[in-house]
Amino acid sequence: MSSLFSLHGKTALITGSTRGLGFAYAQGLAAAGASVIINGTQEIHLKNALEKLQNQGVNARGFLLNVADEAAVEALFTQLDAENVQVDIVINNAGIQFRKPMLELELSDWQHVLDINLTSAFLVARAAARRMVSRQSGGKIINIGSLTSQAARATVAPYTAAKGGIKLLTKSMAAEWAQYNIQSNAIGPGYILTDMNQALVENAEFDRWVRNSTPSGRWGAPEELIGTAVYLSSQASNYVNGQIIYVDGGWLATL
Ligand code: GCO
Repeated sequence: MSSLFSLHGKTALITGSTRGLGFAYAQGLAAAGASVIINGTQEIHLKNALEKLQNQGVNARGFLLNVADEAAVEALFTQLDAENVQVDIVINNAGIQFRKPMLELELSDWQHVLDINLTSAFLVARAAARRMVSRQSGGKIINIGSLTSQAARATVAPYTAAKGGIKLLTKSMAAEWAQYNIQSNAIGPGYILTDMNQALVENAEFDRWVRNSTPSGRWGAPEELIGTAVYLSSQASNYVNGQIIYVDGGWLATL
């Protein structure tokens, strides 16, 4: 039974993983036995995250790149190819938030969020899947959605559109890649205590809304996402494809 969730011998690439949920996924998959490749766009955060992981005895390495940049993504995978590093698991976690009413939104703001939160998932998954197919190894693609993959709230339209896209992109990946023994699924975190949400936590009205809207009556913690990430990264989910699992304290289960 213990091998069902083991990631020993596997290498996982987690995008946007120097802090918050991405870093929690990296720690969790490493604890399950995976070697991890983390990513960020700020050198100091990447350095700090790598040090933490390596001090925990994790086989970790890091790459500084914008995963919405096709050339940078292809260069990363070309380097990994040259080093015979096989990416078995991808967690497409990179994402930004941009809170502004649509009437005031600039196209550049919209495009930037869609690039980081949706297009990057396509670029990284495509690069990984091409190699999984050519080496006939199969693999795991896990895209990170949101409650906004299912329902909207005002002032976060580009994020919501991107996360809705993540849900259906995941199903598209399942439709095309299941035949190659690649399982593509998504995780939909609820309101989780992360740096990205700090301003919301500190807003008493918003904090009250989250606690009253979540049957669990509280915000989630990043480590509460790890079990689902390990499950979807492991052989325990080999017959699960195209699904999104909401880890939301019950939010979407209730009116
Ligand atoms: C917001 C939040 C949300 C959460 C999460 C909820 O501004 O409403 O940032 O987007 O981060 O996505 O599932």
